[in-house]
Amino acid sequence: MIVVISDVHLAEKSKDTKVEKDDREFLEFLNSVKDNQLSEGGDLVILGDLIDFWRRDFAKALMEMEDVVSVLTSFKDDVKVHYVVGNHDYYMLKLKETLSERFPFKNVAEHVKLQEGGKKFFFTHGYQLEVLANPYYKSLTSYKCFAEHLCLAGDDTGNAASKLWDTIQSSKSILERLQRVPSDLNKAFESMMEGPDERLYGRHKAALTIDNLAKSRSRAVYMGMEIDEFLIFGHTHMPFVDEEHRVANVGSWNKSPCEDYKYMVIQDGLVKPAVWR
Ligand SMILES: [Mn+2]
Repeated sequence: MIVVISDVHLAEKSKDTKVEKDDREFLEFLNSVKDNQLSEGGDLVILGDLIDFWRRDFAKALMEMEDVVSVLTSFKDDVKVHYVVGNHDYYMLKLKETLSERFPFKNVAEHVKLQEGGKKFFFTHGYQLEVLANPYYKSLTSYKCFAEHLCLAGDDTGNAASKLWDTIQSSKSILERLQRVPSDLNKAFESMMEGPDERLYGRHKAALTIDNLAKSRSRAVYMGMEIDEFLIFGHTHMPFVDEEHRVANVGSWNKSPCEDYKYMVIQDGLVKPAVWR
């Protein structure tokens, strides 16, 4: 059995009572998965944006998620915990590289491939699809670079996109990796920093394009997937299952526009959306 959870966005402690409750529920959910669904072994896929490092001090953010880390690392050996990075916790990839074998999550990656019930599944967060859906700029390299720097920006909420871009621009090694630079840099990067509601459901309506990209058979080319794989993603916070196009979105942990605690179970090759409580 595979249990998938996406876009929990663990929040800063005592920021507000709603997010505090969400985080508490998530801890109870993890313990329940450990004692029930995965008590006989299986896979737990964290599908990105478990924690939000953007414009927060990542060291403090990691300390605040100590309860979640301790549950995630307490699963028995027959449960594999896969950490697929999202845009908000992209820096986990770098932490894993730095600590290598000592890192608590054995598998940290941009995507994970698993088989269940004789079917093949491809798990990825989905920011890659948003980059493709952006009408102005489609460089995944620059987006990932931006996401990594936002994870490192610290607590400085005044760290505007333009300031961040100055930092990126002064790094020759980063610039050499970019193939093309957008004509209006500030606008391009400011649009990436908008909240999900504006980015995905605002004037560009990126969410619709993202879903269409996810359903297209051409995704084999732009996602690096095999043609017979079932795509599981998150990021838009909008859950759906489309058996015909072999694609599903997990939704989010009560984060807008979701209004409850969504997760997903894959059993005997069947993708089943689920709600905690
Ligand atoms: Mn995301």
